[in-house]
Amino acid sequence: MQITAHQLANHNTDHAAQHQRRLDHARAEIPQAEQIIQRLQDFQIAVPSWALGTGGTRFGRFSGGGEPRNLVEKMEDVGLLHSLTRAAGSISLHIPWDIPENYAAIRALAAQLGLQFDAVNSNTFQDQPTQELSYKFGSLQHTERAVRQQAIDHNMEVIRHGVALGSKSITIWLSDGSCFPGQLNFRQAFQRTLEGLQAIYAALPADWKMFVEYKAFEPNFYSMTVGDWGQSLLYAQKLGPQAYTLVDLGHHLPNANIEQIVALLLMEGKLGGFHFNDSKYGDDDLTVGAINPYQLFLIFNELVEGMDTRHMDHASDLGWMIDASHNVKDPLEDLLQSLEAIRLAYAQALCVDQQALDQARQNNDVAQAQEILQNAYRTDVRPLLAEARLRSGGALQPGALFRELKVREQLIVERGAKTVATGL
Ligand code: PSV
Ligand code: MN
Repeated sequence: MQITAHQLANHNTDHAAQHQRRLDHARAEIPQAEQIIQRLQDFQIAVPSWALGTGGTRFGRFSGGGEPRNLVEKMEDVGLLHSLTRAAGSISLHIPWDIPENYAAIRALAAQLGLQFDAVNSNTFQDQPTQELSYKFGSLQHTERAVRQQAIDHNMEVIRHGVALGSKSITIWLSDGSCFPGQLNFRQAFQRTLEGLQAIYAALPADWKMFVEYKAFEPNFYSMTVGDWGQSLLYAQKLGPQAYTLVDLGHHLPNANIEQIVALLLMEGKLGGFHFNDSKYGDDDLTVGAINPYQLFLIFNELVEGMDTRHMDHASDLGWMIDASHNVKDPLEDLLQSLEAIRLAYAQALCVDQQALDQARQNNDVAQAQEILQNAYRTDVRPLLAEARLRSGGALQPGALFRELKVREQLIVERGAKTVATGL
């Protein structure tokens, strides 16, 4: 299914008057409105190929119907998100869940849908049916050289797929670690993992980045070999200039100050990118902004200030990716909500008067510093997001149009009610 220009134009005409009223009001309130709209038009977020189907928990999986059955259909789903929002211009593939069989055809489809290929992701956290050796006790950290080599070879294969599609980065998340005290020698596990990462790093094309993703716990519950930003940063520093830390918002221990982590990684030039999601308890993989939108805003505030200090390009110098799982909502609606939440936080952060904040800090005026941040957070930037979409050819109200056009119902007709997408 595709959304036509005619359908978009009809929808936008229906909502034009209301939008104009809201936009006029926002423009009157926000001095930098025009600049924010332009930045929003440039700001694209990658959708993970593994989040287009209904996710499961270890207790079960409840398919929602019309799920994409293969990579082509997953790309078509991202194409739908992109035509509604003009903000989801890339897809991040997980190998071997989404092995591209015909590169030319996949590249042609991406071009037709206006999509690029973001980071490719390796998977050494599951055993595949055709796989020789098991990752039960880890992959790059494994005590046996042959298992480590298998994991290295897999990552190299992932890079080859990425090169063929035009990706420029690989994200490596290792589930390696231990479940019980005594199981692992931490130093040796670190060293073996480092050696493996070095072998993969050596195979990186010169214009590629390697993102080392950390996670505090799960599936290992005593130690994780890349368990926090300190460990990830250690690996990235030892690997070299093409290696960076990737921050998945759900991968911290409760109440971690993620915005401070982000600020310091940026300062060191070692922040690579994000996996956006939200959580209340752990790695819940909930819709971005569903639980703690203020934290997301504070993260973006550090990002905007930190990137500007380093003269970085907001749109292209970091990897912006969603990593979520949709157990009860329609995955496409959930992703529309996530895209909106990320862009809201970004636009609100662009509203922060950084000079005034700097002055307040200089004067130790704590109340004023808080006021400046909260004023920006409480600014209604939704009309600016809508205007950015309108100018880029998207829908004024993507979620409403998704329902008006009965997209899910049509996908069920096309694909069937019992399809199951690859992924977790
Ligand atoms: C691990 O929890 C993770 O965040 C990694 O990014 C994986 O690639 C992804 O989730 C798998 O769903
Ligand atoms: Mn992740």
